[in-house]
Amino acid sequence: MSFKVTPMEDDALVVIDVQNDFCPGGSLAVSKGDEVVPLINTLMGQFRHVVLTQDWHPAGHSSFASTHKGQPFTSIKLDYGDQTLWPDHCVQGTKGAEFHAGLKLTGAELILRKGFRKPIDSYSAFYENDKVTRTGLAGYLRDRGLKRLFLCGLATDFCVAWSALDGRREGFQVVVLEDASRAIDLNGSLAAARAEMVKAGVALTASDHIG
Ligand code: VGL
Ligand code: ZN
Repeated sequence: MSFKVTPMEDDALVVIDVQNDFCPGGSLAVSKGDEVVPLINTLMGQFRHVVLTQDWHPAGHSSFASTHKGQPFTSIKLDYGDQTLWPDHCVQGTKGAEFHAGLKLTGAELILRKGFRKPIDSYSAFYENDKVTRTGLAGYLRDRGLKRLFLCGLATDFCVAWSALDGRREGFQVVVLEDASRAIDLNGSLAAARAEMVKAGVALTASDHIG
């Protein structure tokens, strides 16, 4: 996109998981994760509608390596398929689960929590990792007449990408603002996620195209 996009009434900014545990010093720190905060604050001022997601796991969650006495960043099979094991992160009610303190939340219209069921992870803002259980976000956005979604946040190759792909699956136009996102990049996951997003019709662009 070489032209400027001015956010309209049916556009929404969807900010994914900008929480302490995904920022430097957190238990699942994404490299330079905190760098997205000023960019996202600017974006939040440019959009008429802002939705935030919050990764929100109970202690002993099935995505935690500690639950299975396994190694973080390895993969196991759960009922619904392969699941990467993570360090304990974004545990409900903890400091790590809070949004980054610099994030200006005032204008947000919805904060959607996900990953709160112990037996099932939820990367996507739309579906849990079984790809069947809905979070309710698609219905909310459709009810409000929101049609085009601009995604940013943490992490590009997991929760942002899975949300972007499911957003397409649900019939939304989807744009990912890459400079306002940061990746975990586990075994080439960033390149794979970018290729999948492009194939699914997700536009990858930068936040300076909004204005
Ligand atoms: C995320 C791994 C585990 C993310 C959440 O927000 O991308 N990644 N939980
Ligand atoms: Zn998580």
